[in-house]
Amino acid sequence: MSTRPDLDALLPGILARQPRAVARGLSVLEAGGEPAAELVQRLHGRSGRARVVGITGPPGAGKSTLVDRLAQACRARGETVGALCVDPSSPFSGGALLGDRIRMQALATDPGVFIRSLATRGALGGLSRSTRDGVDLLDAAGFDWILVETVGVGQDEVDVVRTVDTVIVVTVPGLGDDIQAIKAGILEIADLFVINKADRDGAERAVRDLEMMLALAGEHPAWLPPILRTVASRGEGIAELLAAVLRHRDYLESSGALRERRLGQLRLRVETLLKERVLAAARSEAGLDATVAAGFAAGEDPYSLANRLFADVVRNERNGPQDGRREER
Ligand SMILES: Nc1nc2c(ncn2[C@@H]2O[C@H](COP(=O)(O)OP(=O)(O)O)[C@@H](O)[C@H]2O)c(=O)[nH]1
Ligand SMILES: [Mg+2]
Repeated sequence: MSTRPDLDALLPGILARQPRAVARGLSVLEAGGEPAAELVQRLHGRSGRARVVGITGPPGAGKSTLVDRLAQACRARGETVGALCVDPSSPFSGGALLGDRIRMQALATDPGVFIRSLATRGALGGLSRSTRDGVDLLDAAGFDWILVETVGVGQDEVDVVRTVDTVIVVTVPGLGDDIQAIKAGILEIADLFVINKADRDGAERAVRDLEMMLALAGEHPAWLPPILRTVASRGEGIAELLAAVLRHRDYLESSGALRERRLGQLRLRVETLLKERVLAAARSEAGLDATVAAGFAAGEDPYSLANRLFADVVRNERNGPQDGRREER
């Protein structure tokens, strides 16, 4: 087991937005367990100020390019930007693209920008937990904007998207059927649509397809998600996109929707932690594997097994040593 990180030493550096401390803090969060929990707890009072924007869409749609351009546009307003990238094709988790390397150089020398890829973890809810915790950290570090890039596939990534304030769903022309395939769950929570690569044929068609889908999905009473066109590689449409993000922010604040959204985010995070914790306790203390194996042999049904394991977990929590909570893995 690695040595316990010295949070007392780390905290001032994070709050001073020192890149090395921020990077180290994010590693603590990725590793999970008690140190991650303690770090989030200690940062908590400092976060809640940043504008948190999610950029989601299929691989190759231009999300990273958009993140770069948005970061530049925010910098031009004199604001700082932290970005978390959950894309498995991102530079640090393998499959580095030439475009990604160029982007790193372009923004690497700017202390007002911090970009980091998060490794995917196998644990249930691990990715959404560490990403959302990472947003807290960047927020507490004082970044004005936090951009979160995800492919938006799988429940864990959808959960990531559910814990940002403004959701940008990116697609490209010519994906026809893929547009249909945008997960219903993502469609519902999109605040803005971007047709990127509008330099290609079929941008008009893509806009129409989206408009039709939105019409089918029913009217959004207070906020109708706009559909914007961008050519991220050339920086076209970025000013309009940032303006739309700011409009959405104004809507969130003036309508009270921001408060409601943040309440929902907190609920989702608590639920994720609870699931992780109950499952971990069932595995380690209630002997999930052995119980399931015995139940399998005896032909027991899943409900009875889950009921018994849950009852065991609850009983252990009541009677057992109160620090019975284990480090994950
Ligand atoms: N033609 C065109 N190419 C683009 C545009 N935006 C991004 N690209 C290119 O598309 C590729 C994938 O972009 P990237 O940002 O890595 O996509 P991601 O996988 O969604 O993050 C890169 O080669 C970009 O240079 C655009 O608007 N038009
Ligand atoms: Mg990317």
